[in-house]
Formats: sequence, structure tokens, C-alpha cells
Amino acid sequence: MKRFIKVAFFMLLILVPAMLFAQAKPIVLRLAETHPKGYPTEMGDEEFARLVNVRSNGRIIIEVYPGSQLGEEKAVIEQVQFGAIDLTRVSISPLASFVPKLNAFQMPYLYRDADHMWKVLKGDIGKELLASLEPFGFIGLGWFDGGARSFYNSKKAVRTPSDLKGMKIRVQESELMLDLVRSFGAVPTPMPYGEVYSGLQTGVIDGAENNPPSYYSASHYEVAKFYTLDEHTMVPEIIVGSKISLGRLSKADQDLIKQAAFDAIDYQRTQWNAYVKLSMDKVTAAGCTIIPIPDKTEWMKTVEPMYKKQPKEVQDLVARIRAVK
Ligand code: BDP
Repeated sequence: MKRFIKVAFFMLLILVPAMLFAQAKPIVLRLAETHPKGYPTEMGDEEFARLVNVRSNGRIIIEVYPGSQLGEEKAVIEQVQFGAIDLTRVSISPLASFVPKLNAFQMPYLYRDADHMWKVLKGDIGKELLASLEPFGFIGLGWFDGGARSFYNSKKAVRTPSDLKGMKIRVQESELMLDLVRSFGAVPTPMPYGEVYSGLQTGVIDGAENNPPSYYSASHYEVAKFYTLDEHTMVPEIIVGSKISLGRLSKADQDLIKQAAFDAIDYQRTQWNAYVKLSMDKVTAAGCTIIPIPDKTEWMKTVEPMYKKQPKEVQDLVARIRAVK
């Protein structure tokens, strides 16, 4: 009898932790991020990961890979589509090559201001768009702030649209952005984000366009000193999951992940606004020439014809976005 108790006791000692361990083995998901640690989208990713971890009691772990460790955006999007990367935070510009109707959200001078954009993104239109990504292989989770994008260059102070004529301007891998730069009479050069600094430095391109946090954080301001605040687009950032890999999770876990991404938005926006201010302070202190454009009428007129060229699904969405008050 004594022997039996001893054996049973030892079995328990081995089996109980083994069972606990088997139960506790977490689901690990990898999230690809272009920007380095401490950049506001990366901080938003971390907040999203934290919420998922807390709400799943540690069952689901999201590992954030910043600084393009998993590749540049276009390649990452492809890998998310076929399930090799589970999640990513990207600009909607390159994603629109895979999901064309997303172009509606990055049309030039579309939103009246940031509040308008956020009403759209957090409201019915934004939710509908996130939900409509599945047939393309993505699960739309949430939006982050990407502010307004403006032109910068290494050559001269650009004050009017015609000053851009003939300049070689880097764009994201996006047809719409190529068209936008062409509207200004400039020569668009698509290029991954990670190559822009050396492109500017070596003169392969004369300029690029981005929001203040990217202009500052990627050190583009060191090699392109003229920053014209024309604010031609407000391009939302998006968090998407792979339909293949998230599709393996239970519906409840998918919902938990979706809700966490949505709940990380406000935190990311606070970080974003602080970083915009910091970036502008830093580039001004570094001696960059900042050119404000208080009256953007001429800029708006130049890109207006782009609207008529869009397919019907984009034009319809644009009309709905404009109607949001
Ligand atoms: C930044 C976006 C990043 C893009 C980058 C770009 O946050 O996702 O990759 O622009 O221009 O503003 O490629």
C-alpha cells in the first residue's frame, strides 16, 4: 500500500506540471513593423500586443518585430497574405495594390482634418472596410494615425506645385502615389522606405514625401533640408492579420484580437501627436527650411482630376467619406 501511495505521488509530481505546461503553451504570433522601437506606430503595436496578452491571460503572445526585420512593406504584405507572417502594421498605400478600394482612404486633400478622418475610420465606413479585407487574404483589425504627408527635397525651397516640375520624387509602391506625383509634373520613383535615405544622399532621387515623424525618425531631414508643408495626403496606417494564420484561431480569440487592435488606437494617437511635435522641433533645430502652405487652393486644384479617374467603387466611397460630418 505504502508503495502504491509513493508511486501515485510521484506520478502526480510528473503529470500535473506536464498537464499545466501543455495547457499553458501560448499561441505566438509575429507582427512585422517598418519603424524602429519607440516610433509611435511601434508603440501602438506594443500596446495592442499588451492588451491581447492581458485579455487572453497570457495565452496569446504577439511578438513585435520592428525596424523592417521581417522585410520591407510590400514583401511583408505578400507574406501575410500567404500566412508566413501573422500580423503587420503597414501604411494603406502599399496595401492598396492588393485591395484597390483602399485607395479611397488616401485620396489627396480628402479629409477636412484629423477629426474628420477619425470619424470615418472609427465609424461605419472604417469598420466596413476592415471587414471587407477577407477575400483578399487579410483580416482587418484596426487603424493607426499616420498624420499628413508633405514633400521634402535636397535641392530648393518648393513653394508652389510648379516648383516640383521635373524633380525625381520617391513614392511608396502605390499606383495612386505615382499618379499624384505625376500630377505635379514631377517624376515618381517607387522605392522601399529603407532605401530612401541613401537615395537622397547619392542623388538617385531629389526628394520624397512623408509625415514629420518619418522625415525625422528615418533621418531624411539630414539629406533633404527643404520641407514644404503642403499636406497632400492623410494616409491611415492599418493593422492586418493573415487570414490563413488567424483563421486557425477560435472565433472568440479572433474577436479578442480585433477588439484589442481597436482599443490600442487612442493610445497610439496620443503618442503620434507628441511625436509630430517632437519631430518638428528637432528638424527646425537642425536648421531645415520649413515652408508652411497656409493656402492650399492651388495644390488642391492640381490633383483634383485624379478623382475622376478612380473606379466607381472608389468614387462611391469618396462620396460617403465626404458626407461624414
Ligand atoms: C510611413 C509609414 C510607413 C511607410 C512609409 C513609406 O508609416 O508604413 O512605409 O511611410 O513612405 O509614414 O514607405
